[in-house]
Amino acid sequence: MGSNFHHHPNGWVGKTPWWKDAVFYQVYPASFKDSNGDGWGDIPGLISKIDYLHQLGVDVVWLSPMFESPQKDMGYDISDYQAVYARYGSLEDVDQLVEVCHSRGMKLILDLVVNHTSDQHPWFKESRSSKTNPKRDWYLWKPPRYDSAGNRMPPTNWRGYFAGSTWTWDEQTQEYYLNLYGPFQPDLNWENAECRAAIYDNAMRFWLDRGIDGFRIDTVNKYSKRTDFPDAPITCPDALHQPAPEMWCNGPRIHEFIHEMQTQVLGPYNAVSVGELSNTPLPSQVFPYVSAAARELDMVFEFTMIRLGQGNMFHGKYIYDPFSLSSLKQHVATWQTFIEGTDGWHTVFCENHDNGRAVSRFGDDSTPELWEASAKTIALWQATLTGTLFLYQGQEIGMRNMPASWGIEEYKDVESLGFYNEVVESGDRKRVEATLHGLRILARDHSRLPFQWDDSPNSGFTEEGVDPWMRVHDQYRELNASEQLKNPDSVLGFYGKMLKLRKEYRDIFVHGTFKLLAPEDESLFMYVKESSVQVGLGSEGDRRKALVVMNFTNRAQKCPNVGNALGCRKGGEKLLVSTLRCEQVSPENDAELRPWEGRVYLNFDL
Ligand code: TEU
Repeated sequence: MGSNFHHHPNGWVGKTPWWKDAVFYQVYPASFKDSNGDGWGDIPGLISKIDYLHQLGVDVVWLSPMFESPQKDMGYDISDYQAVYARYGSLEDVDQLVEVCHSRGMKLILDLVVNHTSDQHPWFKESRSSKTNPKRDWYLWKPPRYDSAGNRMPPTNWRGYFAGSTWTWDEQTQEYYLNLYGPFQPDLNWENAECRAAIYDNAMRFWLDRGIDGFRIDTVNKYSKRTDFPDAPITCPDALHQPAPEMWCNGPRIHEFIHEMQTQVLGPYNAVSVGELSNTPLPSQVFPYVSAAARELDMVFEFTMIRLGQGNMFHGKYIYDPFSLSSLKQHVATWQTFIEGTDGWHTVFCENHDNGRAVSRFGDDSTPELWEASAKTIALWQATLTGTLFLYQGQEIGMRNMPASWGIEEYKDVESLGFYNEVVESGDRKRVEATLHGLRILARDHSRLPFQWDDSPNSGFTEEGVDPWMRVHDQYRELNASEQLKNPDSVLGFYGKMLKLRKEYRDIFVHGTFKLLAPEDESLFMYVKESSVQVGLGSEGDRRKALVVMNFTNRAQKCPNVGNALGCRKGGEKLLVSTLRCEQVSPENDAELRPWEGRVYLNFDL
């Protein structure tokens, strides 16, 4: 069988599944495009911009939660899986979005948030109404403990993701309920088979029957908790609650649950699945989720690279922890190679709604020249990596973190404010300053600023005179999609070019093997990609190869010997693309890489 044939989780053998070559694009509904002037993005606004995405080269839209919700965690607290949050639109709008995507050969996936519901969900209202309610066991309830002085205590000492305990006291039934995230996000009890069946029906089949093509699955490895609920070791002696992700990540029944979801729901609909797999830094832990034979998930997001710079997630996530280029390269190498020679698959991403902007975190946005060069090099980096490529809204135009001059009042995120308020209450001024510094680089808020469409007031996100739910970046007049659409040499133009090259050379960029060069070099990021397809009948040597060489510094660097790296005779290599404007690259200057310049060479001596 040729290398294009893969055993697919749904039991069929055929050409490579469509979702390996597809380019996915995450839309954060609140911040993409407001069509009715209420300051919130909405689905009709997204529909009005589908051709912009199609023209860029986007194949699949991933729409972050647009379901009915009190919006305490921006829709990741769902109170009705089968209704649309009014500010975003209606069920009919989603139906139209499905139609608009499918009519262009594009697909739509939704965000599946089923580790927890909102505390306003009818299921939870029933569950909390009494200890004997039939849905009591659909959530995780525990009696209190008492300390030696008789003070009531939560069942365990676990600390949640948004600061504070993972347990909330319910006065009416005199018990605690578990919430890994906010108190407004009670965890569903996946040990209860009736509850799981309701999730599959109410939150999944309802949408699959309306024609969506799959799901991004929120907190996909957290459904199986340690059911003995032990205390976590004391690793933060000064804290009341302790980090305890091992109590709920990759738990005893997680693979059983995900396999059940695949075989009972996703498979029968041939629905694509991409799981959000955090707190799982070892390939040996990740691979079981993405092996096709395991029939669990098609692929996952793994977070060790994107978490670079963050402190301990449960104690000082926003105390900035500087990192080296070599550590970034090592993470990329680990996750580019762990599926090689296996039936697994992976994802490529460097931005999402939970992280700061890539050009501000991994590039250099300190001057317009360095901003443009590093945004393009990030595009070249992402477009040449193996796996399914995910872009996040605004990444394609180089959107940046909010200005450092903005105050804490511009930060709206429940996690940002959870950590900030916790340090303010501690009275530790130095830690408050350090947390503000970290938030300016890492906060989830930076990716949630309104999309910068043009240089009209509110950057074309919403009407003039309307207050958008989050402030528009000060720089929108010079950084916006409209400006860049007119300029093929813009960041946007370069993303379009790279997405085309990725598809043209998919055997190298999407499906090829990865070999990191000079891992310890703290200035250059270089790797060789080798085609998954053997050309001709020759030996190993007959495979197309690409050398990706990127200067990750703001100073000129010497370009390595390309022929050696590609193993081809002198002069045999071909420059495929550079982040510099075409006229700026010539044989004379190809020995020196400009600040933040990236290049791709091919071995064309086959
Ligand atoms: O995030 C879950 C998750 O993995 C967290 O660790 C995440 O990185 C977040 O920053 C908290 O640290 C998902 C969603 O992506 C996030 O937006 C939601 O807030 C969260 O689940 C709860 O649904």
